[in-house]
Amino acid sequence: SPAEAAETYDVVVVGAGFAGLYMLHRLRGLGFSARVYEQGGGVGGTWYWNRYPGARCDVESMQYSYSFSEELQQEWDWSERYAPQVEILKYANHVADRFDLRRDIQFNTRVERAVFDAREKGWSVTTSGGKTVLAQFVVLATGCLSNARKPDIKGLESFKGPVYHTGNWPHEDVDFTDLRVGLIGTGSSGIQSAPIIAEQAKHLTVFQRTANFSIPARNAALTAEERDTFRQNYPEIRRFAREIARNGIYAEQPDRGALDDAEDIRRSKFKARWDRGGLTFMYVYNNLGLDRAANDTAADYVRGKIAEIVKDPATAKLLQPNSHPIGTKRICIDTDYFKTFNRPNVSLVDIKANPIEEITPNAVRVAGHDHEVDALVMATGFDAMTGSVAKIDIHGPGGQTLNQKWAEGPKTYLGLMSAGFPNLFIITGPGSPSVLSNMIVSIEQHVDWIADCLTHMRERGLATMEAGGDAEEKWVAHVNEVAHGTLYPQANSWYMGANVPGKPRIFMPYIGGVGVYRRICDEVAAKGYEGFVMEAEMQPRKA
Ligand code: NA7
Repeated sequence: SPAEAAETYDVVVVGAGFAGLYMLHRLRGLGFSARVYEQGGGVGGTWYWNRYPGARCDVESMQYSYSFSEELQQEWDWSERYAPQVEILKYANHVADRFDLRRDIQFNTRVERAVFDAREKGWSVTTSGGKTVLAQFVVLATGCLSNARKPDIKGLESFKGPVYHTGNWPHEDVDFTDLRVGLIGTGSSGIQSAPIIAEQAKHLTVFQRTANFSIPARNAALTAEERDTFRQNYPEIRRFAREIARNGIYAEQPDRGALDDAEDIRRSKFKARWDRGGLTFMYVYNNLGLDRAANDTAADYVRGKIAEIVKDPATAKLLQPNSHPIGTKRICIDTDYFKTFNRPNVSLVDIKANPIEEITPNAVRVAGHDHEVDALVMATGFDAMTGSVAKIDIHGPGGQTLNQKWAEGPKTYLGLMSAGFPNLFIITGPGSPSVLSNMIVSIEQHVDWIADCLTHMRERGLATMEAGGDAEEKWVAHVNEVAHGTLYPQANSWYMGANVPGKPRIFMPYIGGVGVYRRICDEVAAKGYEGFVMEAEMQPRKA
């Protein structure tokens, strides 16, 4: 039969970003045969596609890096506190070369379909080239912010100039000199790119639906001394990030709530964090994500800063976020974002009060007024966490597709597997800390857990593994309950699926913290993969 003639692997990995690269490395080390399919022309995943001006990680480079190889972490020199996209991509390429990973990666190839073959107890995987291979296991390393979303705005296709999406930026240089540029979207990507586009363009018009909280990055070159201090302390830094920190980032942990301090002390603490810059602004107190009154103190501080920086009072007012508690939409880290609105060639248009009516061949029409532009930049985000999984047509043994099962929201056990889909793992899937954490810390934890699990199965001659329905129901309820104990569900965020019209509103990531989550996963494994159902080869395979 054709199935018998197909190429066979122990594992097919979908995606060659940071998750897929490390997964391949671990599988090889354990002697599993693996094939990685990657839709891009190179490694790096999100860092391969997000080449927009100003693209940079908001986790510090010394921490947004692999820890699995001591030589790698001692030898790689990060040049800045926050690595720019080019450097992160260079690092991903370095890792691919250093560990000789490319020979098992097939680029420019999408996985289109995966059908569980009950007879083979494995997956029949079809790629965009039309080829089908067999694999006992499939690992989806498809990323959480990888499926760029261009909203359906009336008239967009009639626009005469170029339309770019930050999440799918051209590989050639884009030059905005002498152009009037329209930027739609003020999430992290819009906030990072606006200051740089403004320096180049004749005019930049920013179309803002929701004003966002942003903290200065205070990016700077890293000195050799700073790098050395990190490197000497890596064992403790990495341990802390994995086991203690909620978000997988080594930093001082707050021991008190915002309302436990008098106002002047609170302000001086906020000021110290603002001056230092970065994500740790949100960790000055331990209850900013939990208590609205506490949260308001931090939000007010940032709104005050915006009013100080932005000279035109009407613009400042529009830039001050007031629709959601600070941090409940991913907080942004910027370089000169608010200051950019003091430039004479930058204007801000409120599209909350008056949404975009339509895009004409040369303008964006809002409230009957045509804002003329020569080029458009869509910084409109992603179909986050589930978007890239949903693009693959996955059929379980019962005939149900994963999209059918997830129609009312993703359901997983530990974010790792979904009941009804045996031998299919997801890295940083919905139901795991994922996007609420330093992604590399979460990726390494998932990859190591999966690698141990596959070893366990091989040693015992087990053919299939599947999330149990009860364990999954309980986990989904737990993820939901923990989220609803916080302020996070109050925002229309992509964590909630709220940015995609029609997407079910479910808080997708697990907010219990990476340390807690790791312990749960380890305990499940120690108890013989409690909650999962593993089966031995029941009958000898028929020829
Ligand atoms: P985000 O954070 O999802 O931001 C998208 C922005 O685009 C946000 O301001 C949206 O407004 C806006 N948007 C989306 N759709 C529309 C439509 N139809 N009309 C007007 N404005 C729209 O994506 P990013 O790429 O910036 O960042 C994603 C993550 O990558 C980031 O959190 C970091 O973790 C890295 P809204 O807020 O929905 O009103």
